[in-house]
Amino acid sequence: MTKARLFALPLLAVLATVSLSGCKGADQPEAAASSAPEGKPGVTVTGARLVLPAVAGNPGAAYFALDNQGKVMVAIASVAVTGAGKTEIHTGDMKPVDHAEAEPRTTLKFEPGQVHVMVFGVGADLKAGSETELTVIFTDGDKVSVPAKIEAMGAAAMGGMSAVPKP
Ligand SMILES: [Cu+2]
Repeated sequence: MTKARLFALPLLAVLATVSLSGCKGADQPEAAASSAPEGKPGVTVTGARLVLPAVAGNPGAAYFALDNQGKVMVAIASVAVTGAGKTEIHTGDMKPVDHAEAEPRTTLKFEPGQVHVMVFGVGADLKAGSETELTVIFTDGDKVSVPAKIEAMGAAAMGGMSAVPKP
């Protein structure tokens, strides 16, 4: 028993080091680079934003609205964020899902507390107030890229500070 405990602690320390350095080394994946034709008929993506984690190394979240005015259902397979690592589509209760569907003539909204994109490996060069690119990749291989505003977590709470009137 005592021996096992002695070994358990250093192992945890090693694991922590590995995951920290993993984040640092996350370079921009070029998978979303546009070689295939961009866009999807009838589909528009608006209001894209990336909310940075409050603590560096934690996952961030991305939100947008996908309007499907096409005649067929579209399904999002994944979402790529330039400057970040992998992403997952989550339900409002943080369960990863395989894909997210938008029926014809509907708008699918990715929102806080609702379906959202969890963004892992957020790179240090993604700074609040600047922009990055968000690419929605559909199950049929089509993709749509849009600029995404980068926001600090709790930007709404801090909004009061920027509302200080200028003399
Ligand atoms: Cu989540």
